[in-house]
Amino acid sequence: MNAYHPLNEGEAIVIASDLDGFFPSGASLRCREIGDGNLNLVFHIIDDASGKSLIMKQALPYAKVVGESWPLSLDRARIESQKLMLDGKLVPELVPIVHRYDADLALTIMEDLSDHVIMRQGLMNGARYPHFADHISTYMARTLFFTSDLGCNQQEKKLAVGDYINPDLCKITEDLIFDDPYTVSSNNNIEAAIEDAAALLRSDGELQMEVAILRDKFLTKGEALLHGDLHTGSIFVTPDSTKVIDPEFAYYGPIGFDIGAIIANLLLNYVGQEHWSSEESVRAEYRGYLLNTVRDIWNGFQDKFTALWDEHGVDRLASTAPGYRDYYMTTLLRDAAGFAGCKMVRRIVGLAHVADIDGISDDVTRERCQRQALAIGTALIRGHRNISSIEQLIDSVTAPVA
Ligand code: SR1
Ligand code: MG
Repeated sequence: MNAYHPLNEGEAIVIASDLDGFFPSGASLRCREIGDGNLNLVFHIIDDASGKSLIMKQALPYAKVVGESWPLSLDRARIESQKLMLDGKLVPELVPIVHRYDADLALTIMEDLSDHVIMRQGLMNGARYPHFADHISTYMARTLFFTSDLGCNQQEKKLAVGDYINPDLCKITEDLIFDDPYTVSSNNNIEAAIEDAAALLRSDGELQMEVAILRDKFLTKGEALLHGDLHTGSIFVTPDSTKVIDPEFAYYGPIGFDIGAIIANLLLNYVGQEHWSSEESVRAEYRGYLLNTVRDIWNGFQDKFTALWDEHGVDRLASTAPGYRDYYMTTLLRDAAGFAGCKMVRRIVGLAHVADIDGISDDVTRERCQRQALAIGTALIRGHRNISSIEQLIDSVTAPVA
């Protein structure tokens, strides 16, 4: 048994060499710690001779982005590996293969996806992913349907909820997304240029009422097993392939939260295109591509989720009560719109920002983009309970001006 301690690169090589039959025996491995996220160590291990490689992700007992003053449970590594393995059954082509989980070291050894790029970076480079909407809508439809009360044994689901109790990571979301942006908090990270817009978030009671409704759903609506942090930094892509990683925030929550996360991050990139596409015509076209992707994701999700409901639905009344399905899907869309809004706002004024916006070097352009992201985010939050179609959601993106 290996007592928990943060590994160094040499120790990571020793563990990788012991992985039964993965690397040729006696292979001369090299390792680099490449973690650039907020929470974990990530080791990339390569055998140049065979060309084989893998990734080892180790949870740290605190939030790396803040430091040891913010302790975090190592149990999130168990939750992440468990969710990845479940996804491996439901959507095997859309997640990395898990080779091993070591509970003592809070370590997951998995497939190396270095032939893919992180989607956020790909979008900042202006790349297009023609299969992405199909892939991610399949990912969400299957993982969310089969873990919901519509698609699994309802008594087994109650027990499964216990396997994904994730208080520390849920608390991060509850604070960073559903509280800090609307109050004075030392967690917030607000550029001086937009302090006036941030102050409005803190004084707008009607907006806060809508956020409180969404916060309550996040706290109490255990609809399905979520990824919990499905932004474009948690997705590896090529033009043909999509792989969803990093489900350490997984817990049983509202389905719209995962859908809203991906929509929000596409919209943050949409806003940032003022910088990332230098020519007006290229920008307009790329923004059109991003909005079409949002539309295709929702439509694909709705088609696939309802097809699964037809074929595998377990809840008699939910399947037969007239109008219930339309009510359910409209509620999901509304939740997704509201959560998308909250997620846009938090990436502008909260602790953790995104490169789509923060990577804009020109101060004036960055400020304009931050204001536009806040305008779209707050419009989605305010309007979410009245949205009845994906076209309406898209209209509230194109309508507000900063
Ligand atoms: C303290 S962790 C900050 C953020 O990083 C993760 O990716 C989540 O989005 C979290 O809110
Ligand atoms: Mg992550």
